[in-house]
Amino acid sequence: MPEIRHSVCALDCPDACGLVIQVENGVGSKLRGRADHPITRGFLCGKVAKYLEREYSPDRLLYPQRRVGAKGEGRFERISWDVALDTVADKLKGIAEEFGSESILPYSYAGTMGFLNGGGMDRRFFHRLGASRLDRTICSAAGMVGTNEALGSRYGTEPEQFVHSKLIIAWGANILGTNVHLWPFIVEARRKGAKFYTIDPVKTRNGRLADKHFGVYPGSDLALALGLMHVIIGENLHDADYVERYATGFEALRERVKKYAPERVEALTGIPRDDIVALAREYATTRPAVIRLNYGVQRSERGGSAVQAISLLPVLVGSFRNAGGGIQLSTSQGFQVNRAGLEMPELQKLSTLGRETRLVNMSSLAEALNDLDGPRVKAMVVYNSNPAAIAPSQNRVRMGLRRPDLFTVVLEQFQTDTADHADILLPVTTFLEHTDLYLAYGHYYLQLARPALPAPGETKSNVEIFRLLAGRMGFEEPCFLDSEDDMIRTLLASDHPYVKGITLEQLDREQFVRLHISEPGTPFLPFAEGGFGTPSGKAELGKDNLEYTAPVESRLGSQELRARYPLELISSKNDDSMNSTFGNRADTDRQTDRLAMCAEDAAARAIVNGDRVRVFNERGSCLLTADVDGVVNAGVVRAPSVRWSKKSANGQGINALTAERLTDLGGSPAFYSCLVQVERCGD
Ligand SMILES: Nc1nc2c(c(=O)[nH]1)N[C@H]1C(S)=C(S)[C@@H](COP(=O)(O)OP(=O)(O)OC[C@H]3O[C@@H](n4cnc5c(=O)[nH]c(N)nc54)[C@H](O)[C@@H]3O)O[C@H]1N2
Ligand SMILES: Nc1nc2c(c(=O)[nH]1)N[C@H]1C(S)=C(S)[C@@H](COP(=O)(O)OP(=O)(O)OC[C@H]3O[C@@H](n4cnc5c(=O)[nH]c(N)nc54)[C@H](O)[C@@H]3O)O[C@H]1N2
Ligand code: SF4
Ligand SMILES: [Mo]
Repeated sequence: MPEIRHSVCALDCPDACGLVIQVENGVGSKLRGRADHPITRGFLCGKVAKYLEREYSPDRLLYPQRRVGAKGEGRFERISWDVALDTVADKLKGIAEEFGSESILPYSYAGTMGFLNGGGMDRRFFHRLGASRLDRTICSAAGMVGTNEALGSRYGTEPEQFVHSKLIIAWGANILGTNVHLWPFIVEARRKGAKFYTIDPVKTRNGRLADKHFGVYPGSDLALALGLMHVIIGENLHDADYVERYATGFEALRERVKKYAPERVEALTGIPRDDIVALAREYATTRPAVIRLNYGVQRSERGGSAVQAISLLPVLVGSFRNAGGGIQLSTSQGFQVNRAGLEMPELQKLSTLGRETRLVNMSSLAEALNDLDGPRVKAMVVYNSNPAAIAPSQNRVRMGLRRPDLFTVVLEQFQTDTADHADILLPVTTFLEHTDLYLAYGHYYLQLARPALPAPGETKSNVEIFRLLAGRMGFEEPCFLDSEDDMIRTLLASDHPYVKGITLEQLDREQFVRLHISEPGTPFLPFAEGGFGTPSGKAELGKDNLEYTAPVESRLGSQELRARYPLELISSKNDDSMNSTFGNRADTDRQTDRLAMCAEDAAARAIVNGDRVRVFNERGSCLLTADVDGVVNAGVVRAPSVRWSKKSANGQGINALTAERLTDLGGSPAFYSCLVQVERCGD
């Protein structure tokens, strides 16, 4: 008889689905979405519906290995765990002694969103060691800082509330591709008469299904937001009562937006002035109206301030008052667990340095590996991430990874581009094989998963590997012996009302538990009566950084650069991938081997649909297949990302083109401010 077990999808996705897995004789035979999970609602995205293919792939890494070829070549030999762990511990000890412990750099992101395997025992380990700390900015830092500047808190509108909306704006949000479990709520709202608009330089499937699509110039959203405010304030359509009670800086904003008349904003954004006026009026007068802002907007040079301005729109029109209003960028701040107890930053005091260690920005990995001194990075431990594919300025990242004097450890499930650069490669479990606790960034359910399947070969979880390494290093503090359950209990030991009272026993019984954000059955309206997290407790309308200048790498930016590289490249998410996680799949690889361009730009280069093209700038070049399909306007090209670099003909992935320049706020990569040229490949 097949047995039914429960799990949680750990991928870096807002939806954090509850899973049901059918297991026969220890082997998973079917994976489905939980029907009783209020957001998952019984279905999965395409990429995870076939996750068992990954689970049982013959390409899974099953044993510890040591590199025998050149760095990047990918030749390894099997070794035992004892040899692997001793080698890593000896090398780290030696490097710390000779160059200082800060010459060791952990590098991780969200390969798993589990608290324990994402940032638990590893954090304790590196704190105790006195390693450099990693500033984890690669994805969302610009948007987080932008939201904080505006509102001081980041409690996004619950997905369940979208059914009450009358106007839903997907702003830089590819909902059907990257957040598909929000879609049924939007469908229901539309059935009840709501309008659905998209603001995106790319006409994704959402754009094609929208009532209106606004094909904005890349990186110009701040100008658009200020233009909408110009109309809203100019026509007195703002909620004066809400603004008066719960915001500061209105007069400064009123002055500022005078400069953003629709004619000027049309020139800056490419959106016709009449559309700007109509959108502003409709947004201000339709109640409730909600904005689904996703992270696409903030991956540009002015992306942080753009998010800041967009977050102020619901303040201006008072839409935080009602269920189905407001804005959702992320819900993750609701998960007010005891992270400090999990990560134990105080362990840094026990390291040989005895102080807080330096912070290295993960988005500047190219610089960290090649240029950083005091001390130079001599060892890197990579887990939950594939920087050789996903970090900007890939050719410089790769140059760093190939330094003969750099000792690199990689914890991986598959032989990624980064794994190819490891000195020691350690095989890890998948989320179906280990215990973890999960937050979400697109809903408010805290979830627990126990192992549903046995760990294959000699794979171990990140938690176990760092626990073992701590032992090898001689770290004797009892926290290094904590079990997974100990760590979960620590996380739940929070006095915050959203979490207080939720227990491990309850999670074991129920698997998903709604945070205590509001009375059961009532909507969570954190800002209905102000209550913002800024020092003043009010939303900040008057900040001076809300002034638009075009990104250097954009059509209105450096004309000198644009003369050589006239096209704006957007390397946004592929619908059927998870960043580079499924880069080993042949179908995913085909999908990410594409470059969308418009007929006019293609014709000017004698390119027809299906031609092989070379996309290039001074940082690198990438070979792709042209899709002349009308999803982008003139001047924009789009590559669904992120492909494994080693799968492309010249070994360079899309991030060979992206810049090291950081966003205006938060220090994230400006992935989508990227000028390129495209040419047809010779026959
Ligand atoms: N299928 C799939 N799902 C995923 C992922 C994946 O790789 N594939 N990745 C996961 C991760 S890590 C994240 S962070 C989330 C991100 O989810 P999203 O933020 O939705 O993903 P992006 O593709 O970065 O950007 C969303 C949209 O923003 C648009 N965009 C780009 N530049 C601009 C701009 O300047 N202005 C405006 N208005 N729009 C712009 C893009 O064209 C894209 O359609 O998705 C998660 N889910
Ligand atoms: N050009 C361009 N570049 C981008 C983006 C883009 O849109 N365009 N998106 C950016 C964004 S938003 C993000 S978040 C980053 C994502 O960058 P990464 O966080 O590096 O994400 P992935 O490429 O999904 O790689 C995660 C890796 O973790 C591994 N993994 C999964 N579970 C575990 C585990 O339990 N333990 C260990 N040790 N490993 C595990 C997977 O096998 C996978 O290889 O990429 C960024 N890079
Ligand atoms: S990737 Fe997202 S949509 Fe797909 S199963 Fe995981 S959480 Fe759900
Ligand atoms: Mo991300």
